[in-house]
Amino acid sequence: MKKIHHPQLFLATLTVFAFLYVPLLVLVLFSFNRSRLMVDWEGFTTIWFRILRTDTRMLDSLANSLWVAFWTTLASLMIGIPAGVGLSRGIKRIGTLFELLVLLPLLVPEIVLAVAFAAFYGLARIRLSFLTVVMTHVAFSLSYVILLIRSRMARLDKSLVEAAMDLQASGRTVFFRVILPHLVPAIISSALMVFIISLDDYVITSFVAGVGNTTLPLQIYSMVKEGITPEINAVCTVLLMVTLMAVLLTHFFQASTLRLRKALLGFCLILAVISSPLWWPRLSSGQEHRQTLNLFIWSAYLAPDTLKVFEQRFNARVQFDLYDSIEALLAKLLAGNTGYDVVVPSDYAVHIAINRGLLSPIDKNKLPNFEQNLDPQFLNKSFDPGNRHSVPYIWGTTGIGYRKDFIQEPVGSWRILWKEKYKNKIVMLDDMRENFGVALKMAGFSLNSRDVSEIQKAKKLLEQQKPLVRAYNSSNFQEILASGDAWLILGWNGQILKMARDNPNIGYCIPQEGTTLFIDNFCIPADAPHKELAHQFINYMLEPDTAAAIVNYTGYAVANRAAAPYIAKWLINNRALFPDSRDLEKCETIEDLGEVLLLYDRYWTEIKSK
Ligand code: N2P
Repeated sequence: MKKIHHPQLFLATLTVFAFLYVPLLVLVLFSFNRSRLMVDWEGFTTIWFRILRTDTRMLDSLANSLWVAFWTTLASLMIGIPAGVGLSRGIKRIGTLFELLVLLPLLVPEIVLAVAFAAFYGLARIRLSFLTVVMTHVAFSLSYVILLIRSRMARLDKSLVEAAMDLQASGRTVFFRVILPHLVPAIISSALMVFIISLDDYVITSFVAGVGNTTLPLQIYSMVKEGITPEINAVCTVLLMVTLMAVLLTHFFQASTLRLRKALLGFCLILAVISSPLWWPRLSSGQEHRQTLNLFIWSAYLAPDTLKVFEQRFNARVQFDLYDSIEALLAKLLAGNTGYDVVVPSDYAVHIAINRGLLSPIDKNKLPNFEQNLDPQFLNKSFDPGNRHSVPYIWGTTGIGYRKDFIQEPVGSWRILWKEKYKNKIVMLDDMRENFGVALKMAGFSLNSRDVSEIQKAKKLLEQQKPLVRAYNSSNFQEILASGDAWLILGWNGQILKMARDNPNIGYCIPQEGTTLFIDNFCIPADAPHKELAHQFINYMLEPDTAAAIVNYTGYAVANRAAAPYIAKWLINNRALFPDSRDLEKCETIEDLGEVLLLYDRYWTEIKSK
């Protein structure tokens, strides 16, 4: 045959491959970059992989992911193989219906499945756990197994089965000696596929994972919220290698004429080798005897050593998950059965949670630091009179973070967030009450307005503003500001202050019309499994040096007066962190508005969906 030489075709192919693989190459490359930032190359290092090896959270989540993927694969094969074989010899008339039913889970949007499963477990009162993750993964993986097995069955030479039966083989023997060996390639491919799909799933897992079942994708995502670091690249590189190895090995197994047993053995072996560094130090260290504290907390609310020190001092383990919105916290709390021991709701959310009976009373006798260290001005607030269910932790304000190098006019009023010329340079919190708060304050009303016409006015304002808004973001708004992608952001003071420390072009302002003052509190859910340890943890968090270290690192203020002497000077004298009385006079705390919230909710949905 004559060879065709087409430089254009060659170029097209090259482009396709570049498109597919250059991003991956960049990722791998930057996992060896000495610089913390993704933007420049500062030389080769393997430090991020070494950090990874000691990062217990990352290793724990990797172990979780591998176990989930392992059991999912095993269960999917056990159910999927017979189902695939059965369906391939299916009853003709209802065959198409079954076919559709098998296909459907592949076509239904992932988010729909996620919500459906979460709702199902909620209704059936099944506690979210490792098991629910595996069950759900099996549910959406089965289709792949069945489809692959079925199409392989279609290529089975029927005369082989007939011959075996002629030779008096029983049904069992036919299955194990004729059908199963024929299926080996399909079994291996589907095992691999299910393994990888399960390993990589984020959306569904985030809905059905219980506390302590953080898988690697969930872990990576929560780390990304605090900025992409080379450590994340390093873990992605490892994941990439694992995937690659698995693919190569499958090819290898399929090419040789290995039998099912050998293939499965090989599969287990790979898994054992990959995961050995994970379980083997764990088995010897005896960590499993330690009690675990399950913590659900706002992102950016802890210093790097906060939990490590607690773990050492109290011989406990802390498992924690992060959230960026009250809604995320309330959704978990309201569903119940969360398994968390300590949560950190804001003022009005404490009130909501108390009213629904979701919180356990706080035993002050177990918190000697409560009386001793806390600042009385944050105690006995209307959301929890007498602090029967809550202990104040961090407080702060919501305000405008801005770039002094891009904004030439004075920043003093909320109105600046409505200026046409800053279109696409404005980022707002992804938070209903904070957005309505801004609009209500700007219009001269209380941010706790229950007046329908006032709320409607605020809604109008937010609708007018929306075309100017680049994004609604509650997790890393400070980075968007630092990168210059936004010049004006509605944000919480601590995260902005922390950025301002390294970037003198970042400013923070409490607008003259007034703003939100928030108090976020430690609470113990009514069904917390480790209440004793929860009290110990809260008391530890109230210690002056623990609290001060948190302030110095996060940029947020604590409701702890005993911590004051240990707080860094640049923070103590910072008005953005400790507003003066004139600023504070203009502030309001968000309240639980009961029924009226439904109206806010409806309007917010309308605003966001337009
Ligand atoms: C920290 C968010 C501050 C919460 N990421 C405001 N209540």
